[in-house]
Amino acid sequence: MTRTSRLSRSARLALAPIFVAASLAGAAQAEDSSDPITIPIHNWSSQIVMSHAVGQIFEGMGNSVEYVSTDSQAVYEAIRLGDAALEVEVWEGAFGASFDAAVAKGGIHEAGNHNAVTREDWWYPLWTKEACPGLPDWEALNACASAFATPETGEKGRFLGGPVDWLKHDAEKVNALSMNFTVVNAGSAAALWAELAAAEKDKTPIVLFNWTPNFAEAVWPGEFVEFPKWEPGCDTDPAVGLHADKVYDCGNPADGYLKIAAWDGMPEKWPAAYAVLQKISFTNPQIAEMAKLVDVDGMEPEDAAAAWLSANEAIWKPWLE
Ligand code: TMO
Repeated sequence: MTRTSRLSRSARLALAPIFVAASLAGAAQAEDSSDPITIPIHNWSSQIVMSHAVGQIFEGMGNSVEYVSTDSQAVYEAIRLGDAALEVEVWEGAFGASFDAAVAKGGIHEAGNHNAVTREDWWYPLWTKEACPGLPDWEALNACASAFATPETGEKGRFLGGPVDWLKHDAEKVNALSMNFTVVNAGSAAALWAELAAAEKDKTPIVLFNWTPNFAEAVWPGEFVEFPKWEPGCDTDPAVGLHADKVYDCGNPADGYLKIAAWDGMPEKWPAAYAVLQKISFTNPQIAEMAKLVDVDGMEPEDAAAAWLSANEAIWKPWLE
């Protein structure tokens, strides 16, 4: 309505019915804005491929899309403020707290929920059990800590964590559970897989951060470490969890959600794209396949997204109806 504000009051009154009619017609047709839909990209493959798949679906509807590399925690604040339109992978374990905090401030909401169960936690390939037969129990792991020692960690075992922005609070967990481990964060997801592949050569015991759905489960059979069970509040309330005076004295959720988040302004600005976004729902095998196309097959994420879409039209075409 900024255009009408420059008109005189009488002109505005004369034009008012026309503007009302025009905006009603616009609403009925649900025309999307021609501004690009900003889709944030992070640092693990399924999220990047899925973002491109969703973006390519929007482009097929006539929308323009831009991809912006964004910190995976700060993204919720960016969406809340309208600097990004949506997030295709809100993992409960890594991002539930940041998402909830942004929802509480306002401007962002849950737009969908994948038909997927997620888990993110300490994990080992099965050959590790030879050196530490009591696994997957966390206390058995702790008793075997020296089997995971590296020059970098001295006497202590090394836990190879993910990139720091995934904010897994592993050092807090080690501290809360008095574990004989030192957390070393990998600089990238690719560094995790490189270390795992190197350990596989001579079956060196290794415990590292991993998650499901992911391509890794098809390449390296393995198991998650069983920590004291996650309960909501374990990360904020000392009374919750194994010890009455510690936070993070528990594992991550073993059956976490995977949601889609959107900026509150999206339904009005891009109603058609938003209607599709609400229908989007991927499964564990579909998400693992998206990661595999990049991490195993070596495709570029945009090519992987295009390949996935063309091989799976029966899944996503109905979302456009
Ligand atoms: C956020 N992540 C799926 C890498 O754990």
